[in-house]
Amino acid sequence: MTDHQTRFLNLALAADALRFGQFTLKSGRVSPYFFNAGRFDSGALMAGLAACYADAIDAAGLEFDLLFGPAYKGIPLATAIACQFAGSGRDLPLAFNRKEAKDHGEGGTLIGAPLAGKRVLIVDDVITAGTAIREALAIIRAAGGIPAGIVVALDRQEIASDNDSRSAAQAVAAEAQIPVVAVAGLGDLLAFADGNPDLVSFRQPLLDYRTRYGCQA
Ligand code: OMP
Repeated sequence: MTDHQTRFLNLALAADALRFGQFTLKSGRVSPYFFNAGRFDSGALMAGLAACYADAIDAAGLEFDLLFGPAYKGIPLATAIACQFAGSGRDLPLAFNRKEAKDHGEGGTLIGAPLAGKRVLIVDDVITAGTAIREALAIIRAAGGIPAGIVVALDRQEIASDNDSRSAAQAVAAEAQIPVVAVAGLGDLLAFADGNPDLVSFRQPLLDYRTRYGCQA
């Protein structure tokens, strides 16, 4: 595992953003773990998380002009990552959407830098079945942006349906012809749990869940 992956998983545990138990997902699946990015709820936690994202983006060599954070969880994430890059001398345009259109003032659903003609990196928290990411891709295309990549903190590495052995991230990457990068995936979490006495008891439920919903690749 890379340094930023270990930093991320330690930070997620310390922030209580990564929890073990029984959780019903958006997809209806019942999962033995859940990642709640909303628990990165202080400046220091958010800055630490943004640094992990920035390292993952750099390590993957992603090329893009603009950061886009889909509402709601993507908004603080993309903002914190933009601040992180600015701190190392790279000032990137930043945009996000609101969920409900505004019919007064400036109107519309997009806020921030214009997307038209820009290579856009989408920043989100988690990918499970890929629904949230597909919605973000549609928003960017409708605004004339060019999707250039997707970065999430956690790729749960799950199949989107029983008819497709690829993970949702792999399916989205193939469909949109862009890289999907994660700071860490379920495989990394399993490796991390293996070396951590506090997490060892959660390994078997994670393995069972991966057998049922994990991708084959
Ligand atoms: P998909 O749209 O199925 O890819 O699920 C991603 C979304 O599910 C995230 O943006 C979250 O709203 C939510 N989620 C989590 O936040 N953490 C998890 O560990 C799992 C989910 C989920 O419901 O699948």
